[in-house]
Amino acid sequence: MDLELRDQLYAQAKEWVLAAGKQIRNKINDPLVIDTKSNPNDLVTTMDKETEAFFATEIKNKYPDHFILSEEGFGDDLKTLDGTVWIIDPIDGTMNFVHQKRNFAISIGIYQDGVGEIGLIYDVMSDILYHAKRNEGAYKDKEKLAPLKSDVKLEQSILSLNHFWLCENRLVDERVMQGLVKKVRGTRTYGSAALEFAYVAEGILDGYLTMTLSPWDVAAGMVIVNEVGGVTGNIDGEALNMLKRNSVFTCNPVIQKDIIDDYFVKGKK
Ligand code: 2AM
Ligand code: CA
Repeated sequence: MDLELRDQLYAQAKEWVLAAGKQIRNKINDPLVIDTKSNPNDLVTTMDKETEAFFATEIKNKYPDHFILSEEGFGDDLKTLDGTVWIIDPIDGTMNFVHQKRNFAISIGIYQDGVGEIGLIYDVMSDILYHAKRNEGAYKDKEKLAPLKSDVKLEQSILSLNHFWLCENRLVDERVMQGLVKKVRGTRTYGSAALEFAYVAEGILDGYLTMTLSPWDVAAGMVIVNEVGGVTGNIDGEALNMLKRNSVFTCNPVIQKDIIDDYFVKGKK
């Protein structure tokens, strides 16, 4: 992607993300209409839909030849990632948004022919923007994020996990997960994949592992984590398919192979 065009897209995307976040903060105590999607705990609200509609309208108006891949149905039905594609989750961590009114994010990745060029993750209530352009480093607001440490040991690492390993098609045996949880120093669950990617990039988590995520949950985070030397794949260490749901493991590369070899590859035998 032409770098001048990329800078323009980045500035425009940032302006829209900050505006959408401000709108959400202004309406945070308004009554919500809450629906469920794939299961009774998979939530969507009027705010998710309004926010996505805002992005879709602005993008289609200003960049009619760009495509949108997004969670709540205002995007395009894409079969490929050819061209410029905005991959959008208007509210990542909807359950947190509904129950806690914090710990949720707007997540936008801009991809060119399948390559992540721009990532923006906006922690709306904390007013913190994690952002990156490919090959230009990752930032938390104005602070440049340091490369991930190369001396991390699995025994001293903190992993973010959620309970989906108990329910999602039994991709892993729960005894394998017990072994992994015992091995690491600690686990955390934040409930927003985008924020969990941002924390991996910040180096305050060593990895985030979950059994099922959609492209809009990971698109921005992958760009940001990549810029500090982190790696993202599925639990077999393979590249993600950005048009489908995947198991996801994003982490410091120092622990990726240990975990995959010792827990997932062996665990499935
Ligand atoms: P969401 O809030 O945009 O739905 C929760 O651990 C994380 O997993 C959130 O980022 C959430 O995104 C995501 N997630 C993906 N699929 C989900 C599902 N079927 N139900 C609930 N959360 C899901
Ligand atoms: Ca969402």
